Formats: sequence, C-alpha cells, structure tokens
Amino acid sequence: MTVESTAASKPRRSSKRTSAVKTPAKTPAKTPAKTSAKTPARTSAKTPQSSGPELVQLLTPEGERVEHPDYSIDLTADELRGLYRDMVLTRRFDAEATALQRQGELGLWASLLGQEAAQIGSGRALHDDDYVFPTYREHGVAWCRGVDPTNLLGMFRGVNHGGWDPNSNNFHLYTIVIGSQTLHATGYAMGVAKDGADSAVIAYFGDGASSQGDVAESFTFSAVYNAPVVFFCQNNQWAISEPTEKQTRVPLYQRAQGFGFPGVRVDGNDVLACLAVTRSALERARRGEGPTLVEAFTYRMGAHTTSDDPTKYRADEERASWEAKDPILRLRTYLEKAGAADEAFFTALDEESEALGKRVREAVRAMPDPDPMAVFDHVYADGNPLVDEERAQFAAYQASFADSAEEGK
Ligand SMILES: Cc1ncc(C[n+]2csc(CCOP(=O)(O)OP(=O)(O)O)c2C)c(N)n1
Ligand SMILES: [Mg+2]
Repeated sequence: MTVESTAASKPRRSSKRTSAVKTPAKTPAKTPAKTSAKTPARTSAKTPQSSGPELVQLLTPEGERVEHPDYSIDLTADELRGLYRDMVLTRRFDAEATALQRQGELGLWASLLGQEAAQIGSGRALHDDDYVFPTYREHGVAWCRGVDPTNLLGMFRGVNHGGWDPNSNNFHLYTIVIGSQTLHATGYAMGVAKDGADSAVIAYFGDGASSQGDVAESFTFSAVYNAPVVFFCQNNQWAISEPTEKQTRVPLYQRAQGFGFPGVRVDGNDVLACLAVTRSALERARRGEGPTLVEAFTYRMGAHTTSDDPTKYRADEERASWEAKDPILRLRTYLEKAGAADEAFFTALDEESEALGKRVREAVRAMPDPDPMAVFDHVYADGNPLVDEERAQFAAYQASFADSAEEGK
C-alpha cells in the first residue's frame, strides 16, 4: 500500500528519488470487527492494536537477522557494537536515575526502560544539523545528541528549568505538556523549509499524546506545508494507566493516511529496524517530500514515573511477555552469534556502565541548590509589575525565617 503525499507545495530541493515512501503494510490492517451494542468496546478495540504483518522488523526477538522488502540496513560490526553500547549505557543511566529518586535525590523520574531501541535507533538516524523536539522520556535520544546525561537530571531534582542549551545539540528542552512539542517541531520545520535548508526535524510523542488536538493540528499543518518533519510516536501501550486501545480504533500509524502522508509501524524493540525506518523518513523529509509518521511499537517496562504504581492497572503477564522481546538482549544474542563482539567487549562495557552510574550519582549530589529568588528571573524579558510584586512578597516571606531564627536565639 502506498500513501502519496497530497501536499501541493513543491519539494524544496531537486531530487533523483521522487517516489513517496511506501508504507510496509502488504496486508491492510483489519478494521475493528463490528460489535453489537451489548459488546463491551474494550474487547473489540483490542484487535487493531496487536502487532501484525505490518510491523517492520530486521532483528527478531530471538536475535535472528531478517530482511524486509522496503527497508534494509548493512552495518559494520563496529556500528552494531556502538548501538549496543548506546542502549546499555542509556539503560544504566536510567536505572541510576530511578535509584536516585528512590533515595530522595530526585523529585521524580520518568524511566525509558524497554524503549532503548526506539530511542537509540531513531536517535542514531539523525544528522547533526537535524533538530529534535522530545517529550520528557527521551533520555536515549539525548544521549545520541551528546547531551550530558547529568544535565537531564537538574529539572527532575528541581534545581533548574531544563539543564541544557537546546541549540548546542539541536535537542529542545523536555516538554511535559503532552503533544505540544509536535506543533513546535512543525513550526520549526516550516522555518527550515522557508530557509531552503536541507535538514530535518523530528518530534517525539507517545500513544497518549496522539489523542491531543495539538498533534492533529501539527499533522494538518505539516502535510499542507510539506514540512520536513518526522513524527516519531513511541507507542509504549500505556498513557499512565490508559491502554492504547482507549486512544484509537485503528493502528496509530494508519492515522497519517487521513492527513495525506505516509505512516509506518516499526518494531520499537528492534534497534536496526528503528534506525532503518527513521533514516528513510528523515531522508524523505530532507528531499522535500514532507512528513512521515513512524509508530514505534514498544512497551513501557517500568512505571509511568516514579510516582506511579502500574501493578494497580496492568497484569504481570503482560510485562513478562514483553520481557521476552527485550531490545538489548536480542542485539546481544545477534552480536554473539555473528561473532561481532567478544567477552572482552562486554566486560569493558560493564565497567563503563558502572563508571557512568558513579559519575551520575556524584554529579547529582553535588548539584547546588538554586537561589530561591531565581524563579522570578527570565519570566519576562523586560520585567512585569505582577512578577515584581510576587518577587517582593516572596522575599519578605523568606526574610521572615531569618527573623524568627534571630528571635529564637
Ligand atoms: C496536555 C496534557 N494533559 C495531560 C497531561 C498529564 N500527563 C502526563 S503524561 C500523560 C500520559 C502520556 O502518555 P503517552 O503520550 O503515551 O506518553 P508516555 O508517558 O507513555 O511516554 C498525561 C496524561 C499532560 N502532561 N499534558
Ligand atoms: Mg505511552
């Protein structure tokens, strides 16, 4: 099935390849079965969510390399080890952050456990001059962009509002308001097109965010203006406690068709497939052929955040079934079978992981508390009377503690 872009705008750059990206669905996904009014919607809505023949996969959960007619990849042993290292170190960093939250060093943490392949595969598909608009869970993408992992923790410790300069790594600040970054990405991509630049933009968002109006608006604008943007939806099956079947009655990637651009579903636990599919979508954007929706079909192995308890709403068996599809384990199996990595490589990586954990721990504990008054800085470029009033009130409140400490002496 090929979905042609209906965008009227001309491609920004001449290109030898003008054909639209094919969606890999050889067999159209089934529409939900008709149900009687008495049948609970929950049962029928399950069907389109399951992974079907439309899933692009290059590495099976058993670590076997398979081919796909529309997507191929040929990596050196060195590149394969690089992807493995990225995923292992990202997981180690993430585990350390979760532990630091439990020790009271962070206020909150949103773990990416299970989503390493989606993030490293897509992150490594990017060029330096591409621009990334993440959610709050893209620690693996941040890693690929060269953002120091310790910088990701300041906001979660409550000592800063972000922790890095977005323009240093072309990696925007984390966005908590779900879906809003897809509009920022679309606007940015429209600017890229107007500048005649040949870079691309990628927006990350979740299955839950796909229900936001912002996402629908960004799909419309990017399609109509032929914006060079890739929408990378990590369908991790849950939006806090809401399962994906409460967000959509069709597989998410099929939504793109209604907006006039291609959509593709990739095995989000297969780093090779995520790399190949994202690379292809970014190239299409760079050629001036407009947006693509990539749905990375994956699973949130952990809690939504450290404030959440998933045992309240999902079954242990579900998690266990996804454990068998672990993204890191399958690449390790392949590396070993292909003779692309030896014991010395894995041992050295273990040591590197431990060193990263230690560095992160030490950096977090050493983060200085901010000046409480700093919260009023940078609210308005030229100041504002209301903020000035609040600043004065808060200064008086702070001073009251010093006064009572004096009285107590
Ligand atoms: C506009 C908006 N509404 C509600 C929330 C509260 N909220 C935070 S995360 C979340 C679920 C997001 O789920 P999903 O998009 O699937 O991303 P995931 O957390 O699974 O990565 C919600 C509803 C929010 N941050 N922003
Ligand atoms: Mg989700």
